[in-house]
Amino acid sequence: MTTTPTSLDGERQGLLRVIPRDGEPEPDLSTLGLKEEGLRELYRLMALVRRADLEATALQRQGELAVYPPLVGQEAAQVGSAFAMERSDWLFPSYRELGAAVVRGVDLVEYLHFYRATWHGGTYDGPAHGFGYVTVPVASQILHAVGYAMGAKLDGHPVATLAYFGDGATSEGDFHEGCNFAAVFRAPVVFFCQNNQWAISVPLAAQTVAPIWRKAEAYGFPGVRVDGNDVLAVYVAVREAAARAREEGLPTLIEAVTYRIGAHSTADDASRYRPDEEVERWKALDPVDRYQNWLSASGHADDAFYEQVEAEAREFAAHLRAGVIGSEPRPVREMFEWVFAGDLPQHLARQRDEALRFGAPSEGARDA
Ligand SMILES: Cc1ncc(C[n+]2csc(CCOP(=O)(O)OP(=O)(O)O)c2C)c(N)n1
Ligand SMILES: [Mg+2]
Repeated sequence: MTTTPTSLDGERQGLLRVIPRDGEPEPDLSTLGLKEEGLRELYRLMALVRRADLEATALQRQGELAVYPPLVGQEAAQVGSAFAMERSDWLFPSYRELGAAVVRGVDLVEYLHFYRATWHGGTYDGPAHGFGYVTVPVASQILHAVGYAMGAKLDGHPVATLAYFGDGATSEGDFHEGCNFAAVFRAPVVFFCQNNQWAISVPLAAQTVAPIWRKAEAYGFPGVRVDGNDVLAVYVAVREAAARAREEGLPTLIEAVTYRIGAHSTADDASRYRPDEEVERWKALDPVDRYQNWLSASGHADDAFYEQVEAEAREFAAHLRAGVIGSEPRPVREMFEWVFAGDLPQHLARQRDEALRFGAPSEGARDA
């Protein structure tokens, strides 16, 4: 494991890296806490995520999704972090975490209901996967992660939560409030910032002067800066942070330095505000290629493995495509069914009856 000085923020601050560069020593697998199968599984997941993400973007272009925010370039940050958490932990995504959803076994057709504009948040079973719902209000999911962690602690459950958010989210009050509460109440939270350098058209330099990871100091817990395009480094940083959270009630702020290769969303034209050279520079640091190159060079995977993963990824994407195209809008009545365990309050029951009378053409109610 190497901590290399970097001048990305104008200071000589450490950036945690694990995948060795030419001539650097190989990492010790026992220190990483990964076996050979784990190394290959990380690649398999990143390859599935890459393919599914490209498929979702294509589906939007073909009119099957209303909008989609691509994650291309952020596969290592998302897969490494989600893979490092225990199955009993909870992850709270924003809107760009399709990659983390794949790791948690969330069905992507159910996930993409949100982007097909047929269900708010997605139709998957959050508790079954320990995965919160797609959340667009920037930074709001940080509060959900902190609240859940505080509740779990009060209940005596030894779980940690991880909040996904972007560089732009660190300018929100919700971020500050979440960090402060977590510190004061010793909530077992990992604050995982994917610093992809842009918040729509706002570059990092216009977002914050202080490096993101250093903001942790103000709240009184550790801050870590990690190469977000190095899946092993992300895995190590998150695993350590989650253990600290569970065992000591100590939150950690992780800044994963990465890049948004695509546009903010399919509704955005990034070429209007972002130089092509910058994008090209980061494409050369592609996290999937970089990991594959190392896996091959170090003898952890061979061509037969990559062919098998490629075939699986093709099938994964085809299943996703067929499922999305074949998915219908959800019945309007469900809007009223998934919040209350018991009877609906009267005013909501009235609204449901009205909605079914007037607003549910798919249920044949419009002409009633
Ligand atoms: C509270 C709030 N304000 C503004 C927006 C509009 N908006 C959507 S995404 C975004 C940028 C967020 O950037 P960042 O946190 O860096 O995440 P990224 O999109 O890069 O993953 C903004 C301003 C919103 N969704 N919610
Ligand atoms: Mg961003």
